[in-house]
Amino acid sequence: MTTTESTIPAAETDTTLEWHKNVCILCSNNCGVEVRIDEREITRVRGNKEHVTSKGYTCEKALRLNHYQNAATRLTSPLKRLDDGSYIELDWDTAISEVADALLGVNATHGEGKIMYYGGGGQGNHLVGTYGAALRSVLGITRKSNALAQEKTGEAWVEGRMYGTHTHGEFAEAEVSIFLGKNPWHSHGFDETRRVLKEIAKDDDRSMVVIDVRRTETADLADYFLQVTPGGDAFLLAAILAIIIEEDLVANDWLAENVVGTEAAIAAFSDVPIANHCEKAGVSEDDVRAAARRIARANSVSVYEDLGVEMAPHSTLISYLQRALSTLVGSYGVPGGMTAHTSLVPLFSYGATGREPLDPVTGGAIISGLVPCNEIAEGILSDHPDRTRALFIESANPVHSLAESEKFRQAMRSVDVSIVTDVVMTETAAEADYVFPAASQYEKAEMTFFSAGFPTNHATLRAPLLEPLEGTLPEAEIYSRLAKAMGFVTEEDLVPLREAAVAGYDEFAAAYMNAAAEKPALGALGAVVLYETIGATLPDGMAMAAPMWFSCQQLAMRYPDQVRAAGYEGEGSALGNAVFDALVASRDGIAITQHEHGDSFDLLRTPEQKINLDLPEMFEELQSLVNDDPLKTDDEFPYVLSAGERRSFTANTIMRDPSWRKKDAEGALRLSTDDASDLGIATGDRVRITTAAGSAVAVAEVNDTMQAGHISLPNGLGLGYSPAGGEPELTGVAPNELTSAGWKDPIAGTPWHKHVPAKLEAVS
Ligand SMILES: Nc1nc2c(c(=O)[nH]1)N[C@H]1C(S)=C(S)[C@@H](COP(=O)(O)OP(=O)(O)OC[C@H]3O[C@@H](n4cnc5c(=O)[nH]c(N)nc54)[C@H](O)[C@@H]3O)O[C@H]1N2
Ligand SMILES: Nc1nc2c(c(=O)[nH]1)N[C@H]1C(S)=C(S)[C@@H](COP(=O)(O)OP(=O)(O)OC[C@H]3O[C@@H](n4cnc5c(=O)[nH]c(N)nc54)[C@H](O)[C@@H]3O)O[C@H]1N2
Ligand code: SF4
Ligand SMILES: [Mo]
Repeated sequence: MTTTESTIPAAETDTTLEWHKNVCILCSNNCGVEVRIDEREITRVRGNKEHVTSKGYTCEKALRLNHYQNAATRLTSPLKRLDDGSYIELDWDTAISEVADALLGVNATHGEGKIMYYGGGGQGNHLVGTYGAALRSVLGITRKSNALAQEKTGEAWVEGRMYGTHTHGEFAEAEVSIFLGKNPWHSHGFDETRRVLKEIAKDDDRSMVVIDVRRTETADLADYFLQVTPGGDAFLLAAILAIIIEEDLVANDWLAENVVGTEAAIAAFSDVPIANHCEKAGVSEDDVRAAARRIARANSVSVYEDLGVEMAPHSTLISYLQRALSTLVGSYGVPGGMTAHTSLVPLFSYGATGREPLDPVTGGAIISGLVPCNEIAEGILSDHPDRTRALFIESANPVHSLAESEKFRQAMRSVDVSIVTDVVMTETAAEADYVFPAASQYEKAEMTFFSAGFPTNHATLRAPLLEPLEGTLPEAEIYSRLAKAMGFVTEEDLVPLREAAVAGYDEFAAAYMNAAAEKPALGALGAVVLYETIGATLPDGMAMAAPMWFSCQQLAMRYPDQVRAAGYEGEGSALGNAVFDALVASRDGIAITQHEHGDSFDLLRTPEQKINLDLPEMFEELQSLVNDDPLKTDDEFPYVLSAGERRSFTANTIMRDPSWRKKDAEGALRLSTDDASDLGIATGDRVRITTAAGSAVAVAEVNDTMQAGHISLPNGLGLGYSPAGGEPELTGVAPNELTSAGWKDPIAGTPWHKHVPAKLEAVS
């Protein structure tokens, strides 16, 4: 019997009962989800059991994704700022042509290299960054930055020197997992995080070491919880290293074969005054020795450092010391240990040599090609002739997320022109000369390049769930229109390339090579040309994914054996095409490479393909600890404020609607029981918090997980939101109204947001 429409029961035609696959975009885990949609509302969300990495896992936040998709402040028209600070709507053609002229004008007036590109993707959208790269390359934009330059550049500087590449732990397998200034229970960071943490806690043969200033939810599951004094991590790690040398727990034979610079490192660590450093770190020497022995005894050790140390004093040194630790105990390239991994597209470069170029305006080291975030505003506000004259900001909210918000606001007002692309009106968009409204991440194809899986690495390309909201465009289309308006590409250039793409990938590759040889801008435009050509051959809504064809080719060229081991067939370009076709077809994610642990050393990019422990700058800083104190407080500002803690309902600034939070509505200031009683404060009271940079009033939460002298505010609060239009209302404290741009690591320039000296007063 042929089924006609009328014979299908009503329930089956009800689109609200269909589940659509995508991922959660609230943190880098990008757990696979299935959603139901009614009209344009995401009405239900559940974990996707078929998803390659998350296997059905989600946390509580994914359920509330509709607050992102349907934020009341979604942008629906390009905007232009008038002199009085108000905005008018522009049609797309006018907006594109004015911005194209403005950018070309900056190059013409000041010479190339004075435009800065900031951002390029958040927790869920990295395809947009491939298009940003196209714009940079045709406009000669060399100055760029993004959030990585306020957290991961110190780590990259160390990893570049030690491994020449990025490394990651295997926490699901590790005998000992170390979480250093990292609270994975809330911040996640590896697949099925809470499941893995609970498994480790249950398993008598495996151990968890947590080094944190607060007794976190993760610390509650730990076998060894070292509650360090704020800023004490360098002292603590130095002591652990000295202990494993003193007690002869070092993996000597393995080191001789796999590591260079061991002698210099051992000499430096042997000098560390163990008892003195344990005392400064605030942890008993017995506890430190017990943890050191457990780590050294393990067959595999994986370490995850995060913001608790990356945004605190001695951050770059700590990045080195914790890697020296996993190296000295021989835990690289073994199952459950640290290892390098493949990337479909590297997040950024790990080629640091210690001789990084210096920013001509501020003098800060440009690590991995990124201007240190803390120095961007300073450079713009200087009178240096080479200062940045224009800002192109995409998928980032630096006025809110970078140190000293007021300074960044002033910087945006002082450049010749600033452009922001976002889905909502943000603190940053509210300072821009032009605002482009982007289609949301559920209205276009998107993916991320966070994946660091080993031995198997994965990638998930998402298909749109909805048509772009009226008035918005996917970034690929915005860039394509800009490139055309600036005259870098014409329809005539594209027609033959589109025809070649229809004929096949190889035909396209040959035609594109020839076209780029004749007109180099076409080569420079990379992603835009692929979007316009290969993009047109992809299934509906997937055109924005076209640049991944090139990335899949590169992956197959670099790792042909590992790509084949992951299940793809073919040689040369056919192999890359096979990965790309699989990526486009799958909503559950795919394996892209399959390694063996023996490959870990082949993935190193150091000259001898060995790990390098000899970083003289680090030995110098290590020695200087003897004359240093962990706490950077003084009589005026006696507390250490962690400005920006991850909690159960924080997600950077992705969620603006305060009603998405099921608890901690205002983002409380947490303080210890002792400090609360000294100040006469109870939970729910108002407290004034003051730092060198500013002052704010927050609601207090007396919390027995906090140590005396340490206070914390959540990240991502203090956002403006106006459900009914009108002036946006603020909820909670914006942490960077309290931070200073000059408070930063001397090597990487990364901020010390977790260690802001502060004072507290009860508000009556
Ligand atoms: N829920 C949620 N998850 C997120 C995010 C989010 O906004 N919300 N953001 C994502 C992003 S972008 C990132 S980078 C990660 C960050 O993830 P994490 O780094 O884990 O997050 P934080 O809470 O900022 O800091 C971690 C810990 O550092 C501790 N800490 C503070 N000072 C010190 C110190 O001096 N020494 C030590 N050892 N510890 C200290 C804090 O007590 C805290 O437990 O989270 C990601 N995941
Ligand atoms: N004091 C303090 N400051 C901090 C931190 C801290 O712990 N303390 N944490 C820092 C860290 S680790 C990070 S990673 C940064 C994060 O800060 P940012 O790098 O500024 O990123 P997000 O807050 O994630 O903002 C992402 C922006 O992208 C927009 N967006 C979402 N989807 C799309 C899309 O499809 N297209 C476009 N064009 N835009 C989109 C969102 O609306 C939002 O405005 O904050 C940092 N700032
Ligand atoms: S916020 Fe939760 S559900 Fe979303 S990606 Fe992160 S861990 Fe997964
Ligand atoms: Mo981050």
